[in-house]
Amino acid sequence: MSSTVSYEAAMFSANDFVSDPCPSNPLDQMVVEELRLPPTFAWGTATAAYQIEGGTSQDGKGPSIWDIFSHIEPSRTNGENGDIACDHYNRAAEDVELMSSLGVDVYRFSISWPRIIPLGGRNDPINEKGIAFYNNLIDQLLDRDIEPVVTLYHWDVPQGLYDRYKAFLNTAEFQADFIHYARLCFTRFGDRVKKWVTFNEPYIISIFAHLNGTLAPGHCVAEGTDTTTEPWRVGHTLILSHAAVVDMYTTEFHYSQKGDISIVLNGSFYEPWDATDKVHRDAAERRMVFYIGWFGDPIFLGQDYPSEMRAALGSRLPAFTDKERRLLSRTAPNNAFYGMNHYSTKYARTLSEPPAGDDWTGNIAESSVNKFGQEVGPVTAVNWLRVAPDGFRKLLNWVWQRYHLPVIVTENGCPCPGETDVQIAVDDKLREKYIGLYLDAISRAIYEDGVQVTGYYAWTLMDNFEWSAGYGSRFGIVHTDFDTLKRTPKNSAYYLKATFARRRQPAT
Ligand code: PNW
Repeated sequence: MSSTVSYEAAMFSANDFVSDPCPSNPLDQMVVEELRLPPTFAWGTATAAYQIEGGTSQDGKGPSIWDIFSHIEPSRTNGENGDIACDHYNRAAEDVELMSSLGVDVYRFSISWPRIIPLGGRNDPINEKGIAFYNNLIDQLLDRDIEPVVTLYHWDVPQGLYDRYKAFLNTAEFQADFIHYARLCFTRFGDRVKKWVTFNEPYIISIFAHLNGTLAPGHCVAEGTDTTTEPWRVGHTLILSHAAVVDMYTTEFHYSQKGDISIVLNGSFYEPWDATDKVHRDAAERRMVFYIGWFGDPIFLGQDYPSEMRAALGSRLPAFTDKERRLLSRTAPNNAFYGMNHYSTKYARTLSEPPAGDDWTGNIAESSVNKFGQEVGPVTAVNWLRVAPDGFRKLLNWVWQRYHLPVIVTENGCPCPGETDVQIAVDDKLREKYIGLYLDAISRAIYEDGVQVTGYYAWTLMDNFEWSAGYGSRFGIVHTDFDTLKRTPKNSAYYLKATFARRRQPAT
């Protein structure tokens, strides 16, 4: 796949076989019921450092792989970059005030590793100005009763580490540097931060950044990288680095800080392309095992990779040593929650042809339309993101049955058409409906299915730099004017505030 393919196109690639779709479930027939949620259920908004901060070399920040990736070949990011983004680095006070006015309980943000260790490594200097920025942000949130939930890594590894040893491709070096960075964060912020996420979406880091090449650092066949093994090595590094940091937090910090730590996994729910045929029902299940089980089984169950993956990938998938297995079985019980980023549902179809050399799906094609021409749900502003709340409910059940951990929905949301224009953007009925339906799905999962779901964080606080789509895709509940940097809440922001006030009721 060429490195100029957009993020969205890459998500579907050659697999998106749309033929004369007929909408099976028109949006106006999907009715929000405003079902109840527990009184303790937390709602929040989420962001990531590179997508909002700007201030890319301000106050001593070092470059990340995203600074380099977007500047070296701007066509990979719609000709745009995060140099300024939402200028959150200089407007954090305003943004905290905005969240406070919307009544959020939680703000999930990520720390930019090169902002606090510009070169990234365990022997490199620390940037006190970067640390001061996050200290102020955390204090301002707590002053307004907003809980900070902090992601250590949301895709912006220091370029210094990439230059030294190719970051995730060197497991031992990366793990040592990540432990050092995490320890610095726990030491400086852990007196006030009680919920930590190690990595955001290891699947995306492995596949989109080291196989398709649509995300930084852009590894792909065209760049001459070995896409048959690299993504699995990257995944291995992520799992072991996560486990090592959970272990370190548990032994060094938990006693005094009493926080929770886990990881965020993304994943769609997969329906069979032809539900009457067992091969496609198996394909749908296998797709989720390859997507979620890849990370979830070692991390939450302390086990080897799923047997379906071992069978299909053989030696392309690295082996865990005895020592690593002990680490995994020791740390698995200390993952306090399952962080779920979820957006949509797709169909999975088993392929009749033999797998390609770097197949990473378990020989499966994905689509938004099934064998009978039915769409999986109404489309939003991007083709891959369909409104499919039933799939969300099923995924909550799937994850609960496999891992038995309380789920926090750490990202959910959608972009609407025409949102560059602020007048159109504020009237975001599609987003309101999407959120309303997905909250109903959570309510059903809790009260009808017995799944523990404890929070919902809307992606995202404000329109921001959407990776390879540049500023073209807007997921914000607040509109950002990228010329003036003015923030204008969309109606969905007020809807979230009102719906949580209505829905959070004691069990009857
Ligand atoms: C997330 N999918 O990625 C990221 O965590 C955010 O940084 C990003 O802005 C947001 O979603 C919106 O795109 C995704 O395959 C990765 O369905 C993959 C998928 C969805 C979102």
